[in-house]
Amino acid sequence: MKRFSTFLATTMMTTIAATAALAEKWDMPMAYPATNFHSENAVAFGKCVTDGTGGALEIVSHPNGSLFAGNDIKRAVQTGQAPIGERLISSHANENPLFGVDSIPFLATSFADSEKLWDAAKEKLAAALDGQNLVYIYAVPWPPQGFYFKKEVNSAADMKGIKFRAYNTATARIAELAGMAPVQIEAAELSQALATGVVESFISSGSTGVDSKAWESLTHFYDVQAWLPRNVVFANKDAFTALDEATKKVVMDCGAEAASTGAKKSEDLTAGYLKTLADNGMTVSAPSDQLKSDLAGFGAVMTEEWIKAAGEDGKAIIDAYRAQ
Ligand code: PCA
Repeated sequence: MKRFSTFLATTMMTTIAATAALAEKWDMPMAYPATNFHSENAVAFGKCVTDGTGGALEIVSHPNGSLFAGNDIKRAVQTGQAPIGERLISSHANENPLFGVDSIPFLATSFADSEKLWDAAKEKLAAALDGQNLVYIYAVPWPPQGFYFKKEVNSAADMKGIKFRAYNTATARIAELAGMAPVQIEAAELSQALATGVVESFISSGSTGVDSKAWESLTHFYDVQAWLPRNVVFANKDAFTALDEATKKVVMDCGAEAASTGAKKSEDLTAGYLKTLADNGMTVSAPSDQLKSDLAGFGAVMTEEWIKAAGEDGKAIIDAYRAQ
């Protein structure tokens, strides 16, 4: 009897140890607040993976730059400091112009066009990420980008000399073309930068304007719909490769689900964000004809610059997009 119970205890302990060894936890750094729809969508993605693998792979998200600051997330995942993460991919366009394909002014300005552009670009982007030891899992667009100011702005001339928060090379280039002074600032620091006067304007979605309570410092939002940039979720290639086939499939299936529910959420929330800006006292309007044509001029210059920088791959993406 004694021998039997020892056997039983040993077997049980082995089983527990085996389960513990199988269960893996992936910490997922993210840059935006927990209440942002991207972050909520990632929580649902994590739950989908945890449920789909019966708890064998648990994904735990860490929003608001709490684990790694926004600008450090991609490198952290490349080097294996984090197994998975989410990042605004265009903020890495300085590494590879393809990462900025979603931030070419006025190329794809609606949700439908943004989807088409992404379809045309996705394979090449995934290959570029693969070359950096990353596995593409899913991407979700932000709502269309508009300008926030603390005065009425009706033309590019009205922008001269303004201190402008930039989040990627395209936003910095617009600032330059308009004679503004760009400063690179993470969304997590935007409220404070506005409150202290480090910057006095920016381009972003209604979503980030609401997250940052832009109305506490600024007065005007111009709904110019310049582009819809994307957050991309990627995994470290070594960590992903080490998963068994069934687990890989769960991660990819949950990613596909997160891409479509995230895009729908982004679109559904767009009008409400602009209403929240207005409800809090901001003047929300379409750009004047002059501002529109000044910005279209910048857009033409920047489209040409991007195609030149992105070479054959870039041209192939734009051609495929325009042919749809
Ligand atoms: N919000 C992000 C990127 C685009 C957007 O709408 C930000 O401002 O950082």
